[in-house]
Amino acid sequence: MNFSEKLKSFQGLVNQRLLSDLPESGRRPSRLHEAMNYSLQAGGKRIRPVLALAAHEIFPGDRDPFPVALALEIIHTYSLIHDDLPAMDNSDLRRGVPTCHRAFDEATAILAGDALIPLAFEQLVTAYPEDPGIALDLIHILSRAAGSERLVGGQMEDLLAEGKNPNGETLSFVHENKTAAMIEASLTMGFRLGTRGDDQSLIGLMQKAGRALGLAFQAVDDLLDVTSNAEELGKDAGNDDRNHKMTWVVMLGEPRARELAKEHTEEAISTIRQVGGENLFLLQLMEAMLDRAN
Ligand code: GRG
Repeated sequence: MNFSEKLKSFQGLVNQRLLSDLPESGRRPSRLHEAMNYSLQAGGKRIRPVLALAAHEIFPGDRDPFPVALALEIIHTYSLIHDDLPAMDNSDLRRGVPTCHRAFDEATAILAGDALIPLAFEQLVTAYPEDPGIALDLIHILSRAAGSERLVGGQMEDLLAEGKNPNGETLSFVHENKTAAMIEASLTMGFRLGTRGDDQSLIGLMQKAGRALGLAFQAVDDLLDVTSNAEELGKDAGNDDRNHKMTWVVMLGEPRARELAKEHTEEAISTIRQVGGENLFLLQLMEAMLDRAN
């Protein structure tokens, strides 16, 4: 399989498991489960689960990596549903379809996001009954990444920075936490499941690569927001300008933001090379993320 066939295969497997392993829309209360499944199955690139699968295959073991992949995508999807709400980015379009609160209503979207959080942790609690130590480690990594000092904290400072003068220190905090925390968790959790997953120096390298990759991902996201359109992105373009967001593009201009994306990607790649193992797909994925069109 070449790179793009393998990427499609991983994305397809994640989509299948999202359908087969999670509560069906018909479960009571059906409106809530419909809203959860609406956002989960609307599409999306499945970058975080695929990163976890790629990190797992560096030194693969016998453990099923899909519960980790699903847990990451579920937390990510909740964060998108809440980010799109009128009180936050107030977006109409996500993953090429109306946002959850537009397709349902605001209260249902809030509850759908809320219910996705425990659902993510449930995947991890039930997946590795023979190895509770692994489940505990994974829950710890994900709860830290999604918590008040990382994903939610980054979102808080992002909102507080709206309309303020550009400030590199704030911007770094926002990107390291709002975006890079979940990408770092994807690499670390996938790697943790494999045979070298308890090697702390290798885990440290996975964290370092995840941080750099997350910063690159955000720089590309900011560039696409000004250079692309809603049809291509599947979400509103020009959102950052409309919400007076502080971004690297606003602060440093497009050419420097592009250079930053490249520099961070190079750091991520050289760090993964130090880890060794079966890292070819992950390295190719990191390059493809720099050139993505949505
Ligand atoms: C509400 C706690 C809370 C957090 C929201 C996800 C998020 C944090 C904000 C969305 C806006 C944004 C620019 C976030 C940075 C991360 C990012 C680029 C998310 C979009 O991820 P993709 O491109 O989306 O992987 P798909 O739809 O492909 O999964």
